[in-house]
Amino acid sequence: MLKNPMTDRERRLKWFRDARFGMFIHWGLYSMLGRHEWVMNRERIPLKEYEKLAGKWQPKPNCMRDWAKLAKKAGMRYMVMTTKHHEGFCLFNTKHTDYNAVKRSPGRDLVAEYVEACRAEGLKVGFYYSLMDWHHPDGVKCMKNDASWARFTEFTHGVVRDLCTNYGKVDIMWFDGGWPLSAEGWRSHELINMILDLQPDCIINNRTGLEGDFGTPENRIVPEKTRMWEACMTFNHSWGYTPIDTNYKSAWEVISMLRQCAAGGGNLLLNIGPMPDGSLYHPCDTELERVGRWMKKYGKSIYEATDPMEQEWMITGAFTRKGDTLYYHCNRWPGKELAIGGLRCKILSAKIMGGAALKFTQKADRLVIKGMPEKAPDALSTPIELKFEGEPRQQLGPGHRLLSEA
Ligand code: FHN
Repeated sequence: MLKNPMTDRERRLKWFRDARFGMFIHWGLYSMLGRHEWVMNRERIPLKEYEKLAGKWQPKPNCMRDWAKLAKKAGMRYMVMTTKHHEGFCLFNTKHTDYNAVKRSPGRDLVAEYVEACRAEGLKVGFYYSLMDWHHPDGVKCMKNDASWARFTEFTHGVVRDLCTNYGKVDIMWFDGGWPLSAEGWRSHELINMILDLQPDCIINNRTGLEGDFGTPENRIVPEKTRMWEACMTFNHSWGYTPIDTNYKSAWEVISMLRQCAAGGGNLLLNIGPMPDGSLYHPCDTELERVGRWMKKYGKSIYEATDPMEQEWMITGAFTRKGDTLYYHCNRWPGKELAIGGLRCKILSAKIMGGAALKFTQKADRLVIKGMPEKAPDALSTPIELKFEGEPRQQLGPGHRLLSEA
């Protein structure tokens, strides 16, 4: 009898909704080549040549502790790490394949080390698992051959069972790479039932071909109105370590993305692709430290302010909302005065978060906040806390006045 995961989805999602911010880690044999995690596929590297990497990967000890410490410092509350990416190399021990980090290099269970590092920092534990597998002999034949399909789905379910059995509490199963089978082909209902039998509090994303517990927009922030969602984003433009890809996001951009996710009621999963030896690198570490300092001061306006709100684009910033309170995240500081048009509610008070009350005038739908510092208190973004009478909303439209007011 297939369980209906819907029955206790909100119970399982509670911590995730409150978490808001997580660290994604893409790390594998591909990290040694430094040209994206798809390098084996994009450069058509022969399997026998690629497999040699599994004989020489030597990550330094305790590198995951550095990741977890940085994640905690940045205000992240969970991590998701690749346990097996499309290359097929398992970062953990499993009886279903010797192509793994214990039987080959580095002769260590990297997933066990990762789990220990997460827990040492009080972070929730997420496992990324790619269904698609470029190494398994049945990884493609399963499309056309029943015996191959049976072997490959048994392999898949067996390896996921190992992940959900051997590492204590697993908080997220983050599936990916659904090619070349459908949900039916992967036997995804059975897979999810097995996971929930072994890990009754676990949440599962939407990439098994089934709806899952949450949506996963990738490298774009697209709020979903009817269910939980998490936007996963690269720091540059690759998921795996790719030093030739040097266009990294800044702390300013990360905070802007966090504000967008909070305003839409979702999460941000920001990726780092560590170096082959597990080292982190600039500017990921320094930018995340800057984000963390900001989150320490203003995190309430991100973690807690996720009430939906009708709002319009402004060049000086954007809102998050918690009940009758708006946080205007001013990330382009206009100077001593800030004008906001279109607010359809009576303002009661204004202040820079953590600061003194600010004077203001409100005539019709034009609010002007006065007496602000000439320079931004925080150049990354300065949230201005505005309290209103009733439920605040913003409506501007393209005309200078709404038709109803013309
Ligand atoms: O092909 C993968 C890619 O390498 C990366 O893992 C991303 C992360 O969400 N998922 C797939 C592309 O959608």
